[in-house]
Amino acid sequence: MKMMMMPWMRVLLAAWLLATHVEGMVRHYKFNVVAKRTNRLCSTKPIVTVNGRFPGPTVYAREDDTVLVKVVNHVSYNVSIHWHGVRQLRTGWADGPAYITQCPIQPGQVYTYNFTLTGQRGTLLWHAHILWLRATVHGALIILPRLGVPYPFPTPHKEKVIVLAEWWKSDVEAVIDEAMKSGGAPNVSDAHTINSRPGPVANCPQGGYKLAVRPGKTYMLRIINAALNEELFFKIARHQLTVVEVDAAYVKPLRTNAIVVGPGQTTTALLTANHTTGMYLITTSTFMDSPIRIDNVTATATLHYVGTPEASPAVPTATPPPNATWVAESFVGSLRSLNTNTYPARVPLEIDHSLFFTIGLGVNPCATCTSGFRVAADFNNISFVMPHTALLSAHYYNTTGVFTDDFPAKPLIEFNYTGTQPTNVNTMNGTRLYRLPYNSTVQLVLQDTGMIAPENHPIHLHGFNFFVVGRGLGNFDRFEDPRKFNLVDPVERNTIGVPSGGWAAIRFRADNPGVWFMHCHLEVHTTWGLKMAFVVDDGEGPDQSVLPPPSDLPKC
Ligand SMILES: *[C@@H]1O[C@H](CO)[C@@H](O)[C@H](O)[C@H]1NC(C)=O
Ligand SMILES: *[C@@H]1O[C@H](CO)[C@@H](O)[C@H](O)[C@H]1NC(C)=O
Ligand SMILES: *[C@@H]1O[C@H](CO)[C@@H](O)[C@H](O)[C@H]1NC(C)=O
Ligand SMILES: *[C@@H]1O[C@H](CO)[C@@H](O)[C@H](O)[C@H]1NC(C)=O
Ligand SMILES: *[C@@H]1O[C@H](CO)[C@@H](O)[C@H](O)[C@H]1NC(C)=O
Ligand SMILES: *[C@@H]1O[C@H](CO)[C@@H](O)[C@H](O)[C@H]1NC(C)=O
Ligand SMILES: *[C@@H]1O[C@H](CO)[C@@H](O)[C@H](O)[C@H]1NC(C)=O
Ligand SMILES: *[C@@H]1O[C@H](CO)[C@@H](O)[C@H](O)[C@H]1NC(C)=O
Ligand SMILES: *[C@@H]1O[C@H](CO)[C@@H](O)[C@H](O)[C@H]1NC(C)=O
Ligand SMILES: *[C@@H]1O[C@H](CO)[C@@H](O)[C@H](O)[C@H]1NC(C)=O
Ligand SMILES: *[C@@H]1O[C@H](CO)[C@@H](O)[C@H](O)[C@H]1NC(C)=O
Ligand SMILES: [Cu+2]
Repeated sequence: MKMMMMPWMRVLLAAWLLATHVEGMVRHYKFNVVAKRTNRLCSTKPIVTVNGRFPGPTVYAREDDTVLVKVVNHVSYNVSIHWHGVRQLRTGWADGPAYITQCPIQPGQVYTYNFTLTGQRGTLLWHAHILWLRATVHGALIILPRLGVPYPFPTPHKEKVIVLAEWWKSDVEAVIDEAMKSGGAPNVSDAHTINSRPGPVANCPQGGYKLAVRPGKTYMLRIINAALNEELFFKIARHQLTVVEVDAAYVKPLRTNAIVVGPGQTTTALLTANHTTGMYLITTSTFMDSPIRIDNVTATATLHYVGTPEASPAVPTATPPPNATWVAESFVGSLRSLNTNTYPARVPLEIDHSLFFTIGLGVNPCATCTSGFRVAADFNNISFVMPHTALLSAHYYNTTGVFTDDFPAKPLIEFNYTGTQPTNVNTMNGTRLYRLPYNSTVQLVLQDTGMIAPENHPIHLHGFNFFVVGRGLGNFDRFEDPRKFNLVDPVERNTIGVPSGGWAAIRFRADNPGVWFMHCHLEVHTTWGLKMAFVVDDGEGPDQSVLPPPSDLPKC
C-alpha cells in the first residue's frame, strides 16, 4: 500500500530530517577479537580476526553520527584499533595507535571506542594499530552523507566494498619477529587478496571474488588498500573507472583505466557496466618503482554480467608492470578536490610552521642481530623509539620524561638528498615530537632520500586531512617549487605517496588538539622507526581542548 504524503507530514519529516542532521545517531558495534582457523587460501593456520571474519565487519554510519565500538580482546596479543582517517576532533583517546593515544587492550580486556564523524563522508578503513596484526584485523568504515543529502554525482545502482590485502602463509608476527632478530628485511607476502580471495594462484586452485553486475547499471566501488607493505594497482578489463572520492573527501570526477592505492588509502570509483554480457578480469598487483623484493603475485577477481555462464573465460587485462611510475604518477597527480561551495577546499594560505622532513632508511650496528646490523628508517634521521606509556596521556597529565618536543623542523645535516648518499648511514634514536599551537597552519615538505634506496613512501597523518599542494622528482627547490603549488583545488587526503627520489608538500591547519601520529604506512618502515608525532596544544576557547579520557581507557 502506498501512503499519501499530507503537507503536515512533509513539515514533520523536514523537521525530523533537520533534527537528525544536527544530532546524528548513535551506532553500536561489538568487535570480538578472536583467533580463527581459515580453510581459505590453502592454509589452515589460525589468524587474528574481528568476529571471526576476514576482512572484518563493515562499520556503517552517517556524517554527524556517533560510533561506539566495544572491543573485547580474546587473543593472546595486545590489541588496539585505529579508525583510519577519522578526524577524532578532541577525541584522540579513540584514535587507536598503541602507545601514542592509548595503552593496548590487553588479553581479556575491553575498551569502547567513542567518536563522532564530523565534516567527512566517504570510504575509510579501520585496522589494528599494534604489531603486524592489521594484516588480518581490518575492515571498511563507510561514512554515508547525512540523511537526505545526495552524493555530488549520480546515485549509483549499488555500492560494493572491495578490500585489497596481502596474505602470508606464515604467522605475520613470526615474519616480523624473524626480521627483527636478523636485522634485515622481512619476508614478502605470498599472495594478494580481493575481498579475502587471491583468485587462482600457483598450487592453490581456488575461485576468486565475483562482482555481479547488470548491463547498463552503475556501481560504486569502495576500494580499500588494507595491505601491510604494498601499494597496489587496481584494474578491470575493458572498463573504465570514474574516481569520485579518495580518503573520504570528494574529488573532481576522474576517468581512468587503472588506479593506484597505497596502504591506508581508499578510492571510491563509479563503474558503469556498459557491456551486455561476459566475464571481465579484475586485477590487483604491486606498484614498486625501486629495486626491492616484492610480492609479485597478481590477485584476480571477475566482473560477472548476470546471465553469463560461469564457465566462460574472463576477458584478460594487462597489469601495469611493478615499476610503472608513469601510471601511478599520472593517476595520483590528476586528483583534484571537488572544491564547490558545498565542499570547499580550505587550503591554508598563510603558513605559521614551515617544516622539511627527510624520509630515509639507515643501518645501525646491532650486537644481537645475526647480521651484526639492523636496518632502520627515519624522518630527519631520527628513528622513533616507542614509549612504554601513551603519549597522549603523558601530554594530558603533563607527565615528564616520556617524550621531548624538540623534533627538528629541518634536517640537522643537509646533503644532496637525491644525490650521492652520505657514507655514514647511521640514524639517531628518540621519542621526539613537534609542538604546534592550536589553529596554527603547517606546510610540511616530505623529501625522499636515496639513503640505502629511494622508495615511494605512503605517509599517513592521524587527526587531520591535509592538502597535497605539490609533488615532484629530485630535491625540493624552496624557491622555484612553491611557485607551482596548487592552492586552489589540491587533493585532500590523509595518506600520500611521496614519490621515489622525490618530494611532496602538504598543508594543514592544526585545529585538533592532542597527540597525532605520522608514519609511513608500509608497516615494515613503521616498525623500523619511520614515525613521529605532533603535539597540538589546547586552544583557549570552550571547544578547543582535548576531552577528558574515557573511564575505561586501558592502562599500561
Ligand atoms: C561518548 O563520548 C561523549 C563525549 O564525546 C559522551 O558524552 C558520551 O557519554 C560517551 N558515550 C559513552 C557510551 O561513553
Ligand atoms: C621466510 O622465508 C624463508 C625463505 O623462504 C623461510 O625459510 C622462512 O621460514 C620464512 N620465515 C617465516 C617466518 O615464514
Ligand atoms: C565501455 O567503456 C569502455 C571504457 O570507457 C570502452 O572502452 C568500451 O568501448 C565501452 N564498451 C561499450 C560496449 O560501449
Ligand atoms: C616473482 O618473483 C619470484 C621470486 O622473487 C621470481 O622467481 C619470479 O620470476 C617473479 N615473477 C615475475 C612474473 O616477475
Ligand atoms: C621496468 O622493469 C622492466 C623489467 O625489469 C625493465 O625492463 C624496464 O626498463 C623498467 N622500466 C623503468 C622505467 O625502470
Ligand atoms: C597541565 O599543564 C597545563 C598548562 O600548564 C595546565 O593547564 C593543565 O591543567 C595541566 N594538566 C594537568 C592534568 O595537570
Ligand atoms: C645532487 O645530485 C644529483 C644526482 O647526482 C645531481 O644531478 C645534482 O647536480 C646534485 N645537486 C647538487 C646541488 O649538488
Ligand atoms: C644521523 O645520525 C647519526 C647518529 O647520530 C649520525 O652519525 C649521522 O651522521 C646522521 N646522519 C645524517 C644524514 O644526519
Ligand atoms: C637506538 O636504540 C636501539 C634500540 O632501542 C639501541 O640498540 C641503539 O644502540 C640505539 N642507538 C643509539 C645511537 O642510541
Ligand atoms: C583559526 O584561524 C583562522 C585564520 O586565522 C580563523 O579564521 C579561525 O576563526 C580560527 N579558528 C578557530 C577555531 O580559532
Ligand atoms: C601488553 O601491554 C602491556 C602494557 O603496555 C605490557 O606491559 C605488556 O608487556 C604487553 N604484552 C606483550 C605480550 O607485549
Ligand atoms: Cu615507507
